[in-house]
Amino acid sequence: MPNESISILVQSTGIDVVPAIINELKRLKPDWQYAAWPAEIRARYAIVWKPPKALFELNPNLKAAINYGAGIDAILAMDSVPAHIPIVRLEDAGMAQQMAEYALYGVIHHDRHMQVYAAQQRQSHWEQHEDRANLQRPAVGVMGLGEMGGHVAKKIAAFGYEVRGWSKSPRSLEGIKCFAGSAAFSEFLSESNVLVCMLPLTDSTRGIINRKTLEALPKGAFLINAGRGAQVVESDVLAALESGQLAGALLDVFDPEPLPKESALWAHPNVIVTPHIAATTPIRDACAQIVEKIERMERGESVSGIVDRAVGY
Ligand code: NDP
Ligand code: OXD
Repeated sequence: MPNESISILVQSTGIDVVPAIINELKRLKPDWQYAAWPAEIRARYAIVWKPPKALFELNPNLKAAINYGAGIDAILAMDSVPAHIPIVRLEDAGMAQQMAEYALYGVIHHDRHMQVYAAQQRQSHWEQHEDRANLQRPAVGVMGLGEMGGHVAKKIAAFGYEVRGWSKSPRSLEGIKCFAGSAAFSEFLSESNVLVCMLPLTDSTRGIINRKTLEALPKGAFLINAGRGAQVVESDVLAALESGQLAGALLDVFDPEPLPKESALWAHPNVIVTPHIAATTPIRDACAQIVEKIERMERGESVSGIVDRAVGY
């Protein structure tokens, strides 16, 4: 493998990770050449997060644009990567475990009435809400059964919850009741006391968490969204919280981000807002995966994670 000819351009919009990525890549592959965008090198690969068109105008011969994250909605929306350059995304790369922790936190928060007890504490009020006669754990419905959702579903099931999963094409996951396609959506929702969204943002998932979806859940359900903000119709979620159809929500992603100061979600007593941290990209795992993918491409082997732009995820 002609290592000395491998030059890598690293770019990121919004998060300042470029020096750390380059340091880690240098540690793994000291013979490769690296530059931080903007730079006048002609690179063989680019590692990017929301890259500008100019990067590809200066580097029309890239062998691949490697998306420094799992979600590819932003890079597709920017429409900056020419069709002849493949986009390769990160798969899990240390994020799925974080997602499972995040979702499990939300499930337990709801199941163990933590929201109620937090409100009581603010009033110095002592009251138990555990139903000793009829202890019943909520069933958890996970939307999206890919790298993130599949892992999340398995981890929540391993914790003893009944888990249902929903995906586009039929999936089979041990211990998970799986549903597929829009025809099975309302059946999937009908017994999901906690709804966890791990979907990618596409034309078919934009606005999917809307009034109709929320009404199909059992009364008093809890929503966890770590997919993308544009999947949620914020006013419908607020209305469902108001009516009691939703007991609460744990929300990590918003449209736009940062969540505007005036959003009613910030101050809602039954909503937990986190700033898109459900799963952050761990530099070591991500760089190890990137090196592996580049080495495979250099050997002319197939790599997983190549984005099908027509499908949109
Ligand atoms: P994958 O592509 O591995 O999985 C996507 C899953 O969603 C698949 O199971 C797919 O179905 C399903 N799906 C897609 N479209 C539909 C649809 N229309 N109806 C039903 N199911 C659908 O993606 P990942 O698991 O790696 O990532 C998922 C998303 O998580 C990312 O796109 C990103 O938005 C978000 N994310 C958020 C982070 C955060 O910190 N908040 C961090 C990382 C990711 P099928 O199996 O049939 O293909
Ligand atoms: C991602 C994210 O898609 O951080 O990786 O949301």
